[in-house]
Amino acid sequence: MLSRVVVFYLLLLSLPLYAKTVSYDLTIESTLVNVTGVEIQGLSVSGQIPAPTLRAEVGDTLQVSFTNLLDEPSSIHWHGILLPPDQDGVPELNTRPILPGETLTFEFDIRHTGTYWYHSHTELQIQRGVYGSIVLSDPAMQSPMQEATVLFSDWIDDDADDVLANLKKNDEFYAYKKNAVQSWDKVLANGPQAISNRINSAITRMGPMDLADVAYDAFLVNGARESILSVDNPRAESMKLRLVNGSTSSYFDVEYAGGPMTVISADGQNVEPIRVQRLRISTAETYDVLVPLQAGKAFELRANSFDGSGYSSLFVGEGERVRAPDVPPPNLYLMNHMDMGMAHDMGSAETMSMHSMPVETTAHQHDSGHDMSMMQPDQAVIAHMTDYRYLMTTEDTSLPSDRPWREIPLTLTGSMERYVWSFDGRTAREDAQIVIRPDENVRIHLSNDTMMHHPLHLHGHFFRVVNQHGERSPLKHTVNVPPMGSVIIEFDANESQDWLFHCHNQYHMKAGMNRVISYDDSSLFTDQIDRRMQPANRWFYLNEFHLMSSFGDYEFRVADDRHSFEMELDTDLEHAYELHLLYNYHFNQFFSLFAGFEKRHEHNERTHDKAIAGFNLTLPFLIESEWRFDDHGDFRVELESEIQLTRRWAFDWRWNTDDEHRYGFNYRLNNRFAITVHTDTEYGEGIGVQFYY
Ligand SMILES: [Cu+2]
Repeated sequence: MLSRVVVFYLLLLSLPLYAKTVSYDLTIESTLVNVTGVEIQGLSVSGQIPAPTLRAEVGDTLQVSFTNLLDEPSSIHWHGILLPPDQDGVPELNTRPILPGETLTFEFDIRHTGTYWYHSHTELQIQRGVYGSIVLSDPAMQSPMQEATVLFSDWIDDDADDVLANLKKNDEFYAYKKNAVQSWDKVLANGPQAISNRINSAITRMGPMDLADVAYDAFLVNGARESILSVDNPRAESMKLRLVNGSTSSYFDVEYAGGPMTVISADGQNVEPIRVQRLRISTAETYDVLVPLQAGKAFELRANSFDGSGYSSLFVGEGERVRAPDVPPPNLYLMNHMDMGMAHDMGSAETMSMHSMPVETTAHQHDSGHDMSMMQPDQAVIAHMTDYRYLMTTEDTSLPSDRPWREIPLTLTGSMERYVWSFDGRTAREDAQIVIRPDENVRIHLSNDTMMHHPLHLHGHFFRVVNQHGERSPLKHTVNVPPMGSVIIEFDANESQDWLFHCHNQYHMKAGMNRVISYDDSSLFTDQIDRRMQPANRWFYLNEFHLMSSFGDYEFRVADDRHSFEMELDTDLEHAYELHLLYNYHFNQFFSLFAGFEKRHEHNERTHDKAIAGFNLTLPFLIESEWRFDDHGDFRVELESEIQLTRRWAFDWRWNTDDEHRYGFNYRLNNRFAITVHTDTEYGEGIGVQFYY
């Protein structure tokens, strides 16, 4: 007992030798940025995109002041760092927002090492540039090896709020822009496998898949499409790169021209070294890798957006440029959503073909220990690492066995269709909280019921991603859950108050894929905080016009996560018209109930007013059906669908049990305008334009 007290005091005495306060004074400000040839108002930290890299050592107190020079509120979150809940930076939930003109100072002790990042947690400010790297190191484990932070991000000239509004208006808005609209001509050209994939998805009412929601104008590394990293020591044989995916919604497949990379850390936590030719980094993850160097050569580190829409390049070293290989864009026609989930459970074709597992190493890796011998030249190389099965920690990460377990099943839900993303079919607005207790082991069973990848992030904790390595399953703060796949994570409930758990695709987060994890004994979360946390842009609208030589059709819709109000006016441009006013309640992307009013004025001057009600149901082959009753006792079923023939040509049809129909062709000029030829039972043939905004 005595000796323990003595050791404790010795520790206390020794702390001031190392512990110091590291201070930074930064501003959040508006900065002109020119990425694509157009000057855009970006957001920067102290004039820089990415923000300055912050460094501190274990035992230090990190003190960072942010002055908000914007005319809107902002915030800073410390992604992946363990800290007190009131320093986590989620506005309203943990920390007060930084109002225009105000200064807010964060102060917390550094408890662990690793590569992390910081970013705004307000609206979609990440997309505009508020992100930077953080390096936490251990003074006792200094390495002579040169290192650098490499921050990947994505850029679009469109205002980020408009990006979300466009995604809400039309699920193919950005697919068209980046030429990823799936059409039947290409299905047929890709042969039997593509045809069977397309038919199988259509039967299960899944639309054509895509990997990314947004068509970016550029991908950046350290703030530019192409950057150079100089090497201090021309004779150095290797270098450590701290890779951060600070994008808004992009996944990168990273490849190095100088040979395989050796992964030594994931999300700031040490792992047994593994050699990887191509490394997938999900949004908001970090990896530390060692890369070989060669005098006189500048090797390219290329980060390909995994949807094949572009890349950024970092050249490491000076001299003859050696390019990383071009990666063909993924063929979405030969990929199906069932395979993607299976790939996660059983091994994707690329990694399966490796057959060999990483060799067990006894050399435990420390910040001081890595050198060329760590790079294990005879170790098997993983051709393409797309999931976490190879990650193995250097230490036992299992949770205390003598404590209660809390099992939480959580399904990832939503679709591109209405662009609503949620957990268990409910957005954060509808179901805000998951309650846990201190000192229990929390296990979350994540299963993805959607066609997209979701990078889920838990604030203020590391969780285990349970894999084949059992007690040496890796610790992470962000985990990708692939389409139709599942992942189990578990963590020690050893914090207090409230922490956000959300999809780090910022558009998915804004669209509802968000929860607060609260410790029941210390939570400060209230309904009032819940309301203040809700995004300001709750309602999204659509105006759509068909202006034809023989008729006109105007539709207006305003919708939130669950409800929509619609008005549709059809007219022969003389005196016949039909007006619908409808309210819809959406249970999910396939089923909604509606009620409303119809007014019909026909050529024979007769007018009908009807109250109408019914439901909409998506049928196999993505046929939309409307089952409608009216107060005259009439019943009607209407079916409609659109068939994408080529990138630009589509055929659409509509038919109902009153034997009215409309069908025709659309030729898309851009993502908002089409030329259209249609015939309609009521109004006859016509040619014209179709557009929305
Ligand atoms: Cu997501």
